[in-house]
Amino acid sequence: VTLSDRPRLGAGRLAELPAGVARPRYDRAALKTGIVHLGIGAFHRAHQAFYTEAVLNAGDLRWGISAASLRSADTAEALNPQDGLYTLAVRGECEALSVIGAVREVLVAPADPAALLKRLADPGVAVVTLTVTEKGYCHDPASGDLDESHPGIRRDLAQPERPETAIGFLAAGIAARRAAGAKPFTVLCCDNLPSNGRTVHRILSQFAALRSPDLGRFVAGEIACPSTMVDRIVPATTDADRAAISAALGLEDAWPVVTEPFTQWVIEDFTGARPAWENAGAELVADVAPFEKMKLRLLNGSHSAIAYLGSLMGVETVADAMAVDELAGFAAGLMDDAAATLDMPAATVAAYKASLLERFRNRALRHLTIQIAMDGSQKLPQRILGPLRERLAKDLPVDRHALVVAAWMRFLTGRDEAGRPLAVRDPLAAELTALADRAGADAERLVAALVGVRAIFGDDLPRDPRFRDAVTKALAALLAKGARASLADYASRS
Ligand code: CS2
Repeated sequence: VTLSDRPRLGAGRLAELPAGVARPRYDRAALKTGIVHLGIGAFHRAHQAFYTEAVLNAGDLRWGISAASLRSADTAEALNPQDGLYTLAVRGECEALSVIGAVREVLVAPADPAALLKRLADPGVAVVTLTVTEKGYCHDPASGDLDESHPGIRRDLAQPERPETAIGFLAAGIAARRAAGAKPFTVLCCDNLPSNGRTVHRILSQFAALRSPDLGRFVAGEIACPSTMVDRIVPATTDADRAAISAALGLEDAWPVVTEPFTQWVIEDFTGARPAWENAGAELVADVAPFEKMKLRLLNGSHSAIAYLGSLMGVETVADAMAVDELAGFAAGLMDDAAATLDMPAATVAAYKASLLERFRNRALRHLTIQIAMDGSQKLPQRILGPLRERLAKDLPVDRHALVVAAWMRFLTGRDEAGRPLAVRDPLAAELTALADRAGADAERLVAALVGVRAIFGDDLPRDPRFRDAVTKALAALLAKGARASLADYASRS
C-alpha cells in the first residue's frame, strides 16, 4: 500500500474531518476494554464494531474492543498508527462515511501471544467475539467435531501456554481466568457456521478435555457460547477504495472498510454482562436457529452458487452475475429450493428472498466472485449439502443444489471456461486439486474422486445414488456445454 502525503487519520485529527463524516461522539480517552475480538478483518469492522460503536455513542464506555489478528500483522500495521480509527463507507444509492472508534488496539497474536492472553485474562473483559472464518475453528466440517489431527491444534496441545489457534487462545484464557478466580467470559461466534454457538462450544470443550479432563468439564459446564446470525456484505477493500475514501476525508486512512446499507445481527440472549447491542438494532432472541438456517441457505448458498458458476463464466462480481439472466434466475430458484427446508413463515422467506436479490444487485459494491469462492470445503456443507440432504429426505429433486456441487468440482480443475487460471484457495486445496488433476475432465471420474472426501461429504452422500447421479449429470453438462447453456436447462425446468 502506498499512502499519499496527506496527514494520517488519528485521534488528534478528528476535528479536521469534513462536516458530513460521522465520528465518535464519546471521549475515547475514557474508554475501557470490555470485549476481546479474535480475527479482526473487514467483516468485524463493518459489523460487530459498528454495533458496539453505537453503544459507545450512547454513553456506555465499558465496551471498547481489544482486537487481535491471529495471522498477519497487516491490520495492526494499518490501524495502530491511526489509534485504531478507521472509516466505514456505507455504499448504496449514495455513500455515507463514519470514522469508527470502538477498536482501541490491534494485537498480532503470532508476534506476541502473551499480550493477547493478558487481555483475555482481564476481569474487565466480559465478551470474546470471533470472526476467524469457517476454517479458523480447526474442525471437521462434515461432523462439526474438533479436528484433532489439525497441525495448529496439535501444536496448541503441546504448548498450551503459547497458543496459535483461536480455540487454543480461548482455552488458555478460560484457564487463566479460572486460576485467578475471575468470572468466565461469554464466547460469541460471529462466523457462518451451522449452529455456530453450539458448534464452538463442542469444539472448545473437546479441545479443553484434551488439555485436561477437568478443564474439559469446566468448559462444557460453565462457558456460554450463544449462537448468533451475522449478516452484512463486506467486499475486500481495494486500493481504489482507499484512495477515494482518503480523498473524501482529507486524511489518509490506510485501511477503510466498504459495506452495504443492510445489516443484521441476531443473538441468542445470554445472562453474562454485554453491551446493549439491541439499542443499536441487534435482535436478541431465544432461538437463533431458524434465522441462521435461512441466512446460510438462502444468502450464502446462492452466493456460493454465483461464485462458482460465475467464475467459470468469467463473471467478476456478484452484481455482474445478477445482470446475467440465467444466473439471477438460478439464484432465485436455488433460494426457493432451499426455502422448502426452513422453519420460517412463507411470507418472511419471500420478503427475505426479495431483499437478497436486491442486495446482490447493488452496483456500488464490487464483491468478487473469486473472494466468495474461497474455502469451499468449509462452506459447502452448511450452505449446500445441508439443504440438499433435507430435500433428499423429503424425496424432493436436488438438481439445483447438485449443480452447485458440480460447479465447485469444475472450479477445482483450476481453469475457467475460457482457459484462464482460477485460484483455488482452500485449506484442503492441495488434496482437492490433486484429486481433480488425477481424475481429469471426466464427470464420472471427477465425481467419484471428490465425493470420497469425508470431511466435506460425510459417509452418507457418497453412497446415495440420487445425489451422485444428479451431480454427475450436472457436471457432464458443465463440461460439455459450459455454465450458461447448462443454466438455461435449469430455468426451463422450474
Ligand atoms: C460470503 C459471505 O464470502 C462468502 O462466503 O457468502 O461472506 C457473505 O457475504 C456474508 O455472510 C454476508 O453476511
